[in-house]
Amino acid sequence: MNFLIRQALSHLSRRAITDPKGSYSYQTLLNTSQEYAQCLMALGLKNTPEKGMAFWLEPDFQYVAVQWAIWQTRSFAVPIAVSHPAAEVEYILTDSQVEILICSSSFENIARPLTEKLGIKLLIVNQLQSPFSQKNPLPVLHPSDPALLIYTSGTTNRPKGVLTTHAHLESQIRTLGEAWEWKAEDRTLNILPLHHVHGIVNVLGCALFAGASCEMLPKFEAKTVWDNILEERITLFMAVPTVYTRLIEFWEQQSPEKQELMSEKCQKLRLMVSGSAALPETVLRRWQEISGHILLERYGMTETGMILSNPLYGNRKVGFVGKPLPNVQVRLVDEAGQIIIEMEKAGEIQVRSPSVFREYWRKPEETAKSFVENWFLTGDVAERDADGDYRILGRKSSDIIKTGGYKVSALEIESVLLQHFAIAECAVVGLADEMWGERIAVAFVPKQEISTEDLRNWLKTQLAHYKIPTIYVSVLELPRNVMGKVIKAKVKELV
Ligand code: MLC
Ligand code: AMP
Repeated sequence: MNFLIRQALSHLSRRAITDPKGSYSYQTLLNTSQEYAQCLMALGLKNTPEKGMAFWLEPDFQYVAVQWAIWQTRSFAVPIAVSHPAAEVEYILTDSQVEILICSSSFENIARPLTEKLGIKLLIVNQLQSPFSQKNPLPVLHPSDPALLIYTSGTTNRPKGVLTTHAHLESQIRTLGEAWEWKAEDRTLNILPLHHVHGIVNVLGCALFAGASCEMLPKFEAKTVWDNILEERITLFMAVPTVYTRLIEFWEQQSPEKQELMSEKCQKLRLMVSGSAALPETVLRRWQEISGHILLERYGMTETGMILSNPLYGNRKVGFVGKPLPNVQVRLVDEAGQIIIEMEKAGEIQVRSPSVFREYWRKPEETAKSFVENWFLTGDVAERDADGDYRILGRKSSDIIKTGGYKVSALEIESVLLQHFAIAECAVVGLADEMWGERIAVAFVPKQEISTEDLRNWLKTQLAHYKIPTIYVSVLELPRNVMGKVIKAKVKELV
């Protein structure tokens, strides 16, 4: 049995999820997911744990019920972002080799022709309740069965599927449960997209494992988050730095009386966490002035779950992401492959823990290259101070951009741009930005005249919205070194 489902059995009457349509207990979640699993099984699935099912649903109760249903058929779940255009969905459906896509009726128009083209079975979630009289015994799950396939960008051109097992997920969630003392009385709010670990594991997974309740918003809106805080509906909150910047902006637009009330209510939360991207000191300080909270900054990755965290109690150092979480081993390794024992010397973060993923889906070479023995190479560079606290210094590759908490590959955007008839050459870079952390910019050599607007609109049909460059500079040639390689530092100056 999946570990979340096992835990849910001890919290049956508690509220698990609230969404815009209503509130749902753990009992309702279990019943609905079992019913969906029965429907899926009745379709004659061969239960092999090495097959996935994709699901494309709004972030609400149905999302969770379908995720749990997929697990109960012993398949792994492949979440698709609400915001993805057809081209991104097609890539994921093809790469993951799923045979079934479950979607809500709002995505049917795009999903129908796509699944027909790919020969994939399409199921609309509200039709999963159809009356199948025969009930099959649900298959027995093993902790080593794959649970989730999450697509994330890297140093390769297209995103890679990160495959984690139920045991990995349980370990990731237990680690956070212990470090941040999740309890059944907690109430949280999910405003994050549910195709990445921050939302799936840290918010939803942790809440459900603890028997706590999670309110799910269709999308992030500063006002709704503040309303939740004002109405004392939540005890803890997790988000990316850009979200805190937006919450600050909203607070600043209110009257002094309202601001005072908002601040007073915010202080009542027991924990506020920031992660997925570097938290600027200005944001941390301003949030402290507004809310009284020193944001707990933590660091993690899709492949590993959370790695480093500031303490729940005690000193949270500005600019640091704290120490290794329970059951996580971390070491810093220099360019020569030597383990760094000195303080304040920079090296790559390498991680070993029961939370670390199994493989990049169907990419044995990429998987092998990411490990030295059983240490996972994060590609992030950090240093450690005398207390053993880590400070993230950046990434080894300048081709990885973090925008609003999303990891984006410059190489992927370049390869898509090169498919456009008007682009001869291009180079994509990330520029430091107060709101987004980094903004995506492109310098390109045109083959023929093209407006930025046309280019942007075309890109939006190809790539997720957060991968679309916001700065476009047309140049006669790209700066290259003697070997002909584009010098990205010079491109940054150009744009
Ligand atoms: C939205 N836009 C972005 C963007 N998000 N552009 C760049 N980067 C982003 N992240 C674009 C929109 O397409 C739109 O463009 C314009 O910005 C304004 O959109 P918006 O509606 O105001 O933005 P919003 O929907 O509110 O999104 C902002 C956000 C979102 C911060 C809520 O980006 C978000 O949810 N980020 C979190 C991502 C996340 O969960 N990462 C975790 C990965 S796991 P236009 O052209 O239409 O005007 C991980 C591991 C770990 O990293 O450690 O956690
Ligand atoms: P993802 O592949 O989307 O899971 O993104 C993981 C990456 O996000 C890490 O490799 C880091 O580069 C970055 N990241 C996560 N948390 C932090 C943080 N607190 N500070 C800086 N970078 C972070």
